[in-house]
Amino acid sequence: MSAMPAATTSPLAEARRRLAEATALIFDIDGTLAETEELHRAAFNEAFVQVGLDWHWGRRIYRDLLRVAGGKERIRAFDQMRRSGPPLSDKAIAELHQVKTERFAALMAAATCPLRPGVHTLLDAARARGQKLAIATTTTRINIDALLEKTLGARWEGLFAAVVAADDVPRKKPAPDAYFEALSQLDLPASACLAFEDSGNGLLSAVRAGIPCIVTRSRYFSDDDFTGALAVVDELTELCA
Ligand code: XBP
Ligand code: MG
Repeated sequence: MSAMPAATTSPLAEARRRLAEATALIFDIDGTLAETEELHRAAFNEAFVQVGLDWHWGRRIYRDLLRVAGGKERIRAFDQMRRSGPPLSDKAIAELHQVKTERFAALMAAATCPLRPGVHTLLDAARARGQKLAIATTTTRINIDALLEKTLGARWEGLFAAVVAADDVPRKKPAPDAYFEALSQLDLPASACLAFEDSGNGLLSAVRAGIPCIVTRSRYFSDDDFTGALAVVDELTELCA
């Protein structure tokens, strides 16, 4: 008698099963909940003009710079690549980044930057199932307010059981710090949670914290290495079907 072939589950089916069973869903912000990076890039460029630097980040260089998580770290990385002039001090970088953060809030207030397809449905379905929601991001806290106040309303924070932003942890992604902090605030083990990311750095951060992770491809990171992801989708609508 010939053996029956083992039943295989597709990554998408497995992702949907985990999505239905997770106790908490933890979301990255930039690229995952919304395509924000063009606004970040514009904010950096406006800040450079405002402080009198003759820097400009086009899309190609920004793609490379995005491998460095965090705006201050990205400014420092670019500064170190330059061949001329003394390096910017930590204070100068902090001041420049403060200007960038103000410009980002102003740009976000004026822009149309919706949540990505499927995000509203996913959040609503999770709440209907009684699942907890959380955020683990390496963006600045004010940037989360700027996006979520516009898209989820002034009381967005009440929807989330934990919100971890850049300056809440010592190390940014791909270190697992943001996810460890989210787990601690949720008081849940990694295995009870499911993470959503758009970048290789974000995926590494979640996986290093032991959290299974679904990747949604975004504009700047679509070619990253997503080995280790539970599933990779183009839009989160694929999970809602
Ligand atoms: C987000 C980032 C952020 C933003 C800029 O990464 O790297 O640095 O690009 O934000 P992730 P700040 O989506 O993996 O969390 O300038 O506020 O740092
Ligand atoms: Mg991201």
